[in-house]
Amino acid sequence: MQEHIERIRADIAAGIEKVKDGTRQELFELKMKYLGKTGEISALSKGMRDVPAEQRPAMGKLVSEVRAWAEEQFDQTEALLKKKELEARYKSERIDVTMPARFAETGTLHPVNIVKKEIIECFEGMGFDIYEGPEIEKDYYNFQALNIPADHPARDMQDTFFITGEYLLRSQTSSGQIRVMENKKPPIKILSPGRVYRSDSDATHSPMFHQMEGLVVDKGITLCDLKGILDEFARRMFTKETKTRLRPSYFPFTEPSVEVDLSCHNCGGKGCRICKGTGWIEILGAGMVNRRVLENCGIDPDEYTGFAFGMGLERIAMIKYGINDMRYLFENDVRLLKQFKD
Ligand code: 2NM
Repeated sequence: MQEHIERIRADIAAGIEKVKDGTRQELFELKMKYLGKTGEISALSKGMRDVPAEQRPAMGKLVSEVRAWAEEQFDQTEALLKKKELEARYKSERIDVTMPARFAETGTLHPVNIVKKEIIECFEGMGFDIYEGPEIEKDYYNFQALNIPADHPARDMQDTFFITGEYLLRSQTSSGQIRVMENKKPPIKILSPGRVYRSDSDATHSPMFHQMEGLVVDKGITLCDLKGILDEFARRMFTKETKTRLRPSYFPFTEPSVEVDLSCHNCGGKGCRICKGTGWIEILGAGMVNRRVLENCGIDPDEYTGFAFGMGLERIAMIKYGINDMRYLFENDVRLLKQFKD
């Protein structure tokens, strides 16, 4: 029996050595083989009955020793495997908190939309409401009501996209402003941003571009009010030092009409590449609303006067960001678009 006990001890030691690289399930199965109800050590205890009485105390001692030793071995190995398992988990689930975070790429506003937003903020701060009219317009609102006569060059089929004889893609946002004047009694103080369409395409023209037109109609509105509003706009949009200059011009819908220049934000008026040496940059057209236009909208020109102005947003974006070809604004190359953040 003693030999048998020594063999069990050796078997357990060899089994444990093997299972040290195995799983806890394998260890458990090994433990059951010896210490389970029908295991070999349990069988030893049962076999005590057949041991002669005088040897029983010594044998009993040997059996309980090997049992205690085996239990100790299994407990230690269990602890070892548990530790190994945990270490493996720590290793596989390890988080490197010093690793740079993965940022979600966010888009940026298109430069035209940035300047649109900025201009709207300037004028909203001066009490203007925003009105966007339809892009598909009637000939009447786009031309006739604006005092653009039938033989005006802008009416030529080459310049305007006609849909039918009566409907067209608006060539200016002022068509929507006519609708406002038709429907609302002065005071009127609106800003109309939106897409406009002209059959034109080169480095400074695109068949679709964005305009922003302003209109103020009330009693006693003068050209001085226009100048004051534009001065304030120039200071808010560019710098505090920016000045405006009005030059005589012609539009069918305004009388008198002016071109408005801003002192160059780059050189401050000394003359540079951006202002082509003149110190001034042309940014918009404007004027006092032609009395014929007011009459067309049912507003009495002897009671009310108004001023209006219009600018191209692509042009403003080009001036502001120093872009020299309008086509860049329509290519949607992210390398260009990503450079502008509002
Ligand atoms: C411009 C230049 C001058 C303009 C006129 C009107 C309206 F509806 F009152 F007649 N809206 N915008 C206007 C005047 C637009 O753009 C260069």
